Amino acid sequence: MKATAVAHANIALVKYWGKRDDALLLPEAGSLSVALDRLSTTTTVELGVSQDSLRIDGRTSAEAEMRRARAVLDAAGIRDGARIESRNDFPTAAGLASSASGFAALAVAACAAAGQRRSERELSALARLGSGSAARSVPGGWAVWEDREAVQVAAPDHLPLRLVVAVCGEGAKAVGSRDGMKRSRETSPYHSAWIEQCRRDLPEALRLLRSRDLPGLGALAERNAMRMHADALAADPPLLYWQPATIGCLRALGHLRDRRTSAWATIDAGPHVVALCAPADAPLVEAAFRAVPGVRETIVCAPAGGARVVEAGSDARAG
Ligand code: 2P0
Repeated sequence: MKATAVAHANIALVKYWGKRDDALLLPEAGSLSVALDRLSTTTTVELGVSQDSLRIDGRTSAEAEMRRARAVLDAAGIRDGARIESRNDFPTAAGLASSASGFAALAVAACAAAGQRRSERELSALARLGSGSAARSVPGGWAVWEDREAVQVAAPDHLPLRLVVAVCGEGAKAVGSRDGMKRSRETSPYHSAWIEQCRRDLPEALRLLRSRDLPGLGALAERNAMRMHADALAADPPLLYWQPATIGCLRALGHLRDRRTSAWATIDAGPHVVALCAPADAPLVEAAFRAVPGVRETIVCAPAGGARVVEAGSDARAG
């Protein structure tokens, strides 16, 4: 009645920013992501305890987080009390996205603890009920999420790539993704244009991925991220997720490109910048980010695989 699973965070190149169903966490448009090897969550679920509990990095988490975890367990038909222990192996607690890896690891560990044999698609749909982007961390690799579940469309090594993360701030952001995307949908005059753009970007991104066109894919990802932030900035009240270091990193990538090193930026609902580049260019990109005032840390990632059970059985111990 106990199992441990590991899942990786993911970064979207065509982003999810808007729900067509707030309760079921269904997206207005499809998204494309790649999983990040150095950002992972390890979660142990023990069933059959008297009361639900959730600890993340040793701290009891907020009621709202437990409710989201319970939604995943209920959807899996797990009525038993669950003791959930989750650990992020992120090098820093700087507000890097952990809900995607967290809920993917939870869905996989909980079903394994309950002795359920489920397909990757079913596990992805369950993880989605915790956090939309978690659907993409279940299959991992290059993943597309359009409706109930995400699927892997290319293996991690399909395209040689590094993702250089610049940590540009710390602490929880003022407005979380869930409220931010709702506010954008309800108040931004650009929101419908943003969604239409994503519907054009996804097939184009898949074509560029299939042909292993990194410059094309990188440029598309950068445009897509800028347009998501334009939508967020146009909300009322406006959503400004960037810090001065965020702009410093964008400028640094511009200077690198002037000197013919190719790297493209993407930014989630937060201040951190993630650069996409060829493996050989990663050291230069990392050095450029480190020179930007306000950048606290850099993490160089490669594409990773999907969520997996690492220990299961009645006497499994936390990994
Ligand atoms: C993404 N983000 O595609 C986009 C880009 C943030 C910016 O998915 O409400 O935590 O739990 O479904 O998945 C973050 O949103 O939101 C996110 P919910 P989630 O990665």
